[in-house]
Amino acid sequence: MSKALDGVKILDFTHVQSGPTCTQLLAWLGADVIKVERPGVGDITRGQLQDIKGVDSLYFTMLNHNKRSITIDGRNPQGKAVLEALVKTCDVMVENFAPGALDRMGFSWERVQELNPRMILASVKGFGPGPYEDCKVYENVAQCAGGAASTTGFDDGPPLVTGAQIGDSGTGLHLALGIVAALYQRNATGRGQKVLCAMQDGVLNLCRVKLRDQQRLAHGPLTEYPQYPDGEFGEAVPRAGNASGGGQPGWILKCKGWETDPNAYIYFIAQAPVWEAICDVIGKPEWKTDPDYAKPPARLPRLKHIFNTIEQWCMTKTKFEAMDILNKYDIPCGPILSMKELAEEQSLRATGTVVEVDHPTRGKYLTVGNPIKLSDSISEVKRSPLLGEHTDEILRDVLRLDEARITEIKASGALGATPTRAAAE
Ligand code: CAO
Repeated sequence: MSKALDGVKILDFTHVQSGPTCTQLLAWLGADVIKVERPGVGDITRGQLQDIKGVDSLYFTMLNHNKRSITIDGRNPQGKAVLEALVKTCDVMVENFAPGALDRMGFSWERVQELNPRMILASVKGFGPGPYEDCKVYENVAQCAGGAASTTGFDDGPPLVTGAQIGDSGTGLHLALGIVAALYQRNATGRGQKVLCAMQDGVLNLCRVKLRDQQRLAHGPLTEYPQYPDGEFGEAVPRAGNASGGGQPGWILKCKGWETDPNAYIYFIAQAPVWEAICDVIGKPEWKTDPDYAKPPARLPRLKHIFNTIEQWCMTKTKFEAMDILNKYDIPCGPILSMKELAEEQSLRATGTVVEVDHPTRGKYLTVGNPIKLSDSISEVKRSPLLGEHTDEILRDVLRLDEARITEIKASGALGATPTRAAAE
């Protein structure tokens, strides 16, 4: 079966998380992703958070499926020549080096265009042009600088980062969309272009509703926030705890077993159209006609009491029992699922969202497959490459170099001269 991005060749200079998530998605969509790594060392994540000594970490394997790995020392003249040949033959170059590193490697945008005017050069940086453009950035820095941390957590606590990697994986997603759009535009113009996604911008885009609320603040308190009606609103959007970001009030409520199970909770949305059903289910039929509860505006100043009352009902059911009952009445709700529960969830296995992969040195492990499902471009999850596993294959089949030339490049040390990680340690 064909794939959406069949024929697209990607020169992948990415490392750590943000860039690799982007190129992994493109690989799942069918692109041939050639990951360039430093000889002996490779992507730093191969050795980070290692659970099995000497084996590529899950950090690496779960971000680099379906790619090929070639080791090249970009500082070696022969290595540079190989990189230039790859630039000439690929469609897209993706990188997430610290600002300036690609230029220092000799691949300024001008040089890339000289080598290949059809090249799309896609970059993740921490910040766009501005006061912080030269800064190195990791996930949590982006969450803090993009507005997520200041709006996450409880009002009486410090700013909080979230476990969802909205800075890294979120920006990788944005970048993948930019690349696909640039490829589409190139069909009409014949020209490549630069695609830039700053992590701060990506996080802010995902925090769009909070900038909405910042502007609503000028017109009075945010009545769906837990600070209303008793708390104070300052000049900036406060942390809203578990309140819903939309027009329907919601909160996380305890379910049966919460005393011992940290995930025995349910997210409950008191959606207006099903208010009467909620009242019946929780045993408060009188709220259907009581003027203090019957209409949404009357409920807003009483949300804490309402959710406390609903919680009393939820605490008599497990989160799954509550789900079954509430769904019968179309009451929007969701169980708080642990990673253990998600890993074991058979429906996610059936759709390929959770996949078991076999790896030659690690054995079997679980990963998250492609969350984007195309009906005519089915993703197969293939294990991540070992360091430099495809070096010879790429020189031979992609660059069409003959054995004499390959031997010459190898002799120069371009494919393996730098110290190994073990030696470096
Ligand atoms: N051959 C030779 N040199 C190579 C090479 C190769 N194949 N691959 C990388 N290098 C060199 C680069 O040229 C660079 O050298 P110089 O800085 O001396 O020019 C160096 O290796 C490493 O680049 P780096 O500065 O990007 O790496 P770092 O570990 O110091 O920083 C990070 C990591 C993530 C903070 C930084 O890359 C960054 O800010 N990236 C942009 C934002 C981003 O993507 N952050 C998310 C990371 S995931 O949490």
